Amino acid sequence: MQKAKKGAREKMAAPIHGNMDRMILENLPILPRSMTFSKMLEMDKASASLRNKWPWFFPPLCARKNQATLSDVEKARYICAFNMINNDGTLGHLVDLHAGAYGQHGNLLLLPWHRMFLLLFEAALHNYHPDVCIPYWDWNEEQYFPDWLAGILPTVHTPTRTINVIRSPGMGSWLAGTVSGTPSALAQTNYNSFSGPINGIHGGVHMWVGGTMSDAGVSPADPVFWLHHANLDRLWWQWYNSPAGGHQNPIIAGQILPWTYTEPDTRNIISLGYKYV
Ligand SMILES: [Cu+2]
Repeated sequence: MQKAKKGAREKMAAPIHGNMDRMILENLPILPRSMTFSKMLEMDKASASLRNKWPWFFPPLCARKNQATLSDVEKARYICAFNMINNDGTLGHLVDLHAGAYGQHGNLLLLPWHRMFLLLFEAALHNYHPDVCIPYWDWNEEQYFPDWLAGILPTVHTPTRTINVIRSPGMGSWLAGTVSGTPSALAQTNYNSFSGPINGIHGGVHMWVGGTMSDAGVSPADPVFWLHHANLDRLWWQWYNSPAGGHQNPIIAGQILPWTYTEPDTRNIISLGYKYV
């Protein structure tokens, strides 16, 4: 009984994960990267049985944690990996990619597009530290700017520009008002009526942080961009799995540009290799 159950789970998980790894790498052609030996084996179909044989050898799901609960070491790792991918040019590429007009804001595409965008960023962080996962900033609970990032104001060189990150967070009461519609968004029973208010809250938090974050042409240069979007992504996953969300997906045809991903690729965060804890 125990044995059969275990076998079934592995059979389900392995191929999905393998395909997604391949897709992530295919969609990262411009970014410098390295690959761990376990990742290499994981991607090789002929080595699939090794995953079952030596599960301890393969990395577990990336656990994205609440930023307020991170240890000093975890905070330092995020900042360090962020600085490394800034120095190697990856972050600049991602900023320019985000500035491209892919219609990923103010509509149904917001959540799926940024889910994949965060995944590329996280994969880049893993080149420097395999234990770093994107923390999330739960602005319904922490209605102030995450203090450990307050002094982190990087200069980011994109292929075309130099960005000096600035910000000017507002009062807590302003942020509280901005995000107060979250419970009612989570209570919506179809994707469009969930996505609408979430788009508004998304933009409101960008404006509240201010400076670089208030301009979609440069916002991913601010390290808090990723924590903000991880929280939106987490709320989406929470809604999707709730009775109100009922596992509904947005209706988006074709490729999610500029990538080869399609909407079904964006549905399951476990298949994508991460979870929220
Ligand atoms: Cu964006």
